[in-house]
Amino acid sequence: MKEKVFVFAALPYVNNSLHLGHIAGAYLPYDVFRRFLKLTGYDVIATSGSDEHGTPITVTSIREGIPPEAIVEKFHKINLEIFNSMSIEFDAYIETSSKLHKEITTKFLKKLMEKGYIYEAEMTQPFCVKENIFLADRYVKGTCPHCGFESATGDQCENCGRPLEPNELINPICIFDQTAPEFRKTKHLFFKLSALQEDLLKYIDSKLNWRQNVLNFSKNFISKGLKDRPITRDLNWGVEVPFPGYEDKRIYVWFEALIGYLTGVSSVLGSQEGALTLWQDNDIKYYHFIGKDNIAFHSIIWPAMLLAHGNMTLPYNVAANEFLNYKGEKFSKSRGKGFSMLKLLEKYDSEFLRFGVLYNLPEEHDSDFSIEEFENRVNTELIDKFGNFVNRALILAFKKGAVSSDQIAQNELDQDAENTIRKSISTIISEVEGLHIRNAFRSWLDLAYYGNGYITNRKTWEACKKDDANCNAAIYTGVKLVYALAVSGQIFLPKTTKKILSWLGYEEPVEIKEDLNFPVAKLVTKPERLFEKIVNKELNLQLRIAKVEEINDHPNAEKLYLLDLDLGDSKRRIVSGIKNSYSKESLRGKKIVVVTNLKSANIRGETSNGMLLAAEDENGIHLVFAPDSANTGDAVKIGDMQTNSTEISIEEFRKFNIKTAKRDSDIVPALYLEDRPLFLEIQHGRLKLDGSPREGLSVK
Ligand code: B3M
Ligand code: ZN
Repeated sequence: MKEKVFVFAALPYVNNSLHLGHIAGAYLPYDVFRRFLKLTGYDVIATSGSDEHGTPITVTSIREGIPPEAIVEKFHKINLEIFNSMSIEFDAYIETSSKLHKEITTKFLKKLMEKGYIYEAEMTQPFCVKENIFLADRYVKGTCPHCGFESATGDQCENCGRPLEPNELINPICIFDQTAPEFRKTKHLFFKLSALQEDLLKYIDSKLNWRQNVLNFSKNFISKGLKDRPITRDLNWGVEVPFPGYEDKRIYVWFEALIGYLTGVSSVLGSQEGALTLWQDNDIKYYHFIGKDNIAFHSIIWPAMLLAHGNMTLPYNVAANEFLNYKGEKFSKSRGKGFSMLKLLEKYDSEFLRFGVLYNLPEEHDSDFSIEEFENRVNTELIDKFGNFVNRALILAFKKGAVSSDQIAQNELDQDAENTIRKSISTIISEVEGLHIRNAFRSWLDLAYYGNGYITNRKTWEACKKDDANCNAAIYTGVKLVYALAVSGQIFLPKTTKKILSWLGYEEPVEIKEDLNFPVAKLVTKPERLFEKIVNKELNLQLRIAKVEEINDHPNAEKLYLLDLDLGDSKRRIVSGIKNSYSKESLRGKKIVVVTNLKSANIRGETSNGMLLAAEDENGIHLVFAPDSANTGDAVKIGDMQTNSTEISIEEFRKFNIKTAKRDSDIVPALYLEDRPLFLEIQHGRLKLDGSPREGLSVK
């Protein structure tokens, strides 16, 4: 029987869509760990879901004048799309407004009531006279009584992470009209957290393997003394309270959202009893992946709820990540900072985003994220090192055909590679098991760097010119390194490794273990390039189609023309040195390409507003012509780049690497970025060069 494990990721509030901080804080480490358990032979149930109740949702609803149901539905769907794009998968992704969740929550609460852990009491709560409502949770703002942070909300202090009650805030104000509330009496149900102080302390003290940040926070929290907490609210958006007299109140969002984990497992199994039975099994291990602002709820409140329920196994580990900072500020959707995943996914390959986040995973400390560093790292490490190594190793192997492990004559470099593979995989396994996912990822990356070095040092090309057994060894070992990276990398970059494994003839999933069984290096399909480099998508270069209307000789210069051009929406004159190559007649009425964002220049007493694109060889100058059918004034597209029209100098223009390139049988202009040619084209039709120059394009 396979060992059963639950893996949970916190349920994000659906008052907005996910940002990169969420992915780094909980969901990517969750997904890596989930994949790891599956690929090392565990029977995994992995869930999360949308946290759809409470003031996080109603605040947005009130502010935007949209019903809470509509907000919840919209962001639930968007988040699922984001997870899907990011290859972050769940066995169930529940909604807390679902019937199933309400049913399970109701039973849970009744059980706690039966066991004497719930009681009714009167309390004072802030009440806004102007709005005529009690100010529950996020409806009220004020100073944190624990750390003095001035923008704490009534549910939690964002600065010190401590859960709060609205009546604990110092100088509270209503968030809707900024007035100071009155305090009115209201009755609520309370959870007897204080009765569980000793048991919780024992539980936390037994958790020697937990991360230090979680242990410190939890111990500190308990040591200040646990107080009973109200678990109902004066709100109308949430799970109904199953007791008379509470018709216009709802269950506190955190209390029921935590029960969402039980709903998740029930939903996977299709049975509430089944979920409870598993939960009651002392051997069940389960893990919570959360952001650090959720620690108290998962390491204290949730275990307390489970203890009160009775017969329930407590969380095995609570893996809370620190924050991902952007120029030192926390990623937070509520404060509108950070990067929206929707935006990032529009621009970047999801595997690049997984790579970038894993590289900087904020496990022990907060970590910084910058787009420049991210793009640079993807290009120079993931693509230049890993991608390049995979490509080199596999192309050689593809040419060679099958090489089996018994036809090879390994030298010490091959032997070292074998040892490195074994050591790396063993490190990756133990680091992930210890929930050090960032270290595991770095070890994986080190193996890629190693492979890159191996291929260079092993001189496989040369080996293959002479000695077949030696060539076989080099090829076999190179491919085995790729295979090791692909197998262990399934947890980090699932789409990429799936491709590589399929070239090698393996269907995923391939089990991850130290001893890789790899009898034959054989490529079933020709390997392709794995990645396209990230290129900066905006160019400061504007090219347009101009129609030559009139041509005159420059009054003061023998070799220059004055060209009067029509750009559709405007006219302009440029001074150009093409007189020796083109007659006036041959140009009149023709459509050519002009750089329209060049600074104007005075050329021998005449003002030139722009220049035209041309190339030069021993036969003279060659212009870039557009077909007659092109629209005068149309922009010339440069690959998939966005262009902008900020003025540039001639020196800046020269920095662009525009050359002629062969495309099909035509000679056409192209802008080179890195090694990638971006062809210059107009809406309908291709630009053509008049002639066959060897050299690059320039402006004339
Ligand atoms: N909804 C926290 C958040 O979205 C909260 C987690 C609930 S886990 C049960 O930031
Ligand atoms: Zn605080």
